[in-house]
Amino acid sequence: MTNVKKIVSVQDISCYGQCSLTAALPVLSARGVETAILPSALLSTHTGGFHGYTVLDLTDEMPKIVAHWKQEGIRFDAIYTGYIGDARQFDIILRLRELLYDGGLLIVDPAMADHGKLYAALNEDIVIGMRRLVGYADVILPNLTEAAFLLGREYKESYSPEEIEEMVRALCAMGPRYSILTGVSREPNKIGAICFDRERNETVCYFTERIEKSYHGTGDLFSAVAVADIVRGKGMEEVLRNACEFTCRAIRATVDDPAHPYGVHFEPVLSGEYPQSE
Ligand code: PXL
Repeated sequence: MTNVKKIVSVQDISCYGQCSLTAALPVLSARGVETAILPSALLSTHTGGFHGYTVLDLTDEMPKIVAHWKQEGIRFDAIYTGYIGDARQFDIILRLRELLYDGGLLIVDPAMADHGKLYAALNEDIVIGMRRLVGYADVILPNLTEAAFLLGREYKESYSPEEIEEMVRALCAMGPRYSILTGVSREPNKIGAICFDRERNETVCYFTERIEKSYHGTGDLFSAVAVADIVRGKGMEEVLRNACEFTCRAIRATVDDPAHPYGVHFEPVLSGEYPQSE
């Protein structure tokens, strides 16, 4: 008997643009995790760099889907949340925890901001709701901007190693056992992630080369790799290494393609075609 983990991911479907569910699902499947979806919204594209995108809010549909699952006796090993477009959805997610097996995890990627700013379609209500959700989470995966919003602090262009260490500890003080902070740096040509484990009072980190280009969807890909490894019981050192390496390779596979500014070529990394040899 195989022991396939089964999770549910709550994020939007951006029909075009390689982020949220269209990026997370193939990664989770390839890493051996069965993933149900509770879509939070349906957009024509993601909201970064496209104009005139369409949005269909799915808040009203979500409780009906959850009620049916409950009736069917469906249970999950983890809930993995990403981009949430409407603050009413936080209560729905908190109630969804009833469908977790004992010991099941709530993993929150507070995908709401980058480069010091909230994403175009979001407002302060999302930040307030995300803070509340983080209070119930086992693991969170913010980038530096999201961490600043969660902590109610001013975002800074650069942070010292001591400030980063203090930040992951402060994030864990909000509730989660593990805070994985992404996009952190200790040397100019390196970038990576740091994880603080509140129970063990221990920090691990991992860094790769820094590529001076920023793409949408990279946080979603990082989280999907990390979530798959976490639910499969890997240690945080391995989780960080796999998620950082995957994300870095996908960015590297994209930088020479000027026709592809909206997301990253993660597919050849997933299929093993890129990089050809290392
Ligand atoms: O990748 C994060 C993300 C997810 N979903 C939507 C977005 C973004 C980032 O801009 O716009 C709709």
